[in-house]
Amino acid sequence: MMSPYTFNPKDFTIGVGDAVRVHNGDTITHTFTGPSWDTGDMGPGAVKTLRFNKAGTFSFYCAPHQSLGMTGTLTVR
Ligand SMILES: [Cu+2]
Repeated sequence: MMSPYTFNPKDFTIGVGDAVRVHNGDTITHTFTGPSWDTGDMGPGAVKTLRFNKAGTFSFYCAPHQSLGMTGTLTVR
């Protein structure tokens, strides 16, 4: 979930092979971008699903708003 300049939750854990459903609930465009993935621009109301098959801890961010602190951490285990 994206809300004004923040991911909610911004730090979360999933299992290997799980999918993450990303929903932009904000009124402006965001991205969900990590070291090995990038949703690209997601407009208001957009939904994308990404599956994670590799264990690790990955920092992610929103490309336009990284400098505003729109970041988080995904743990896959
Ligand atoms: Cu953003």
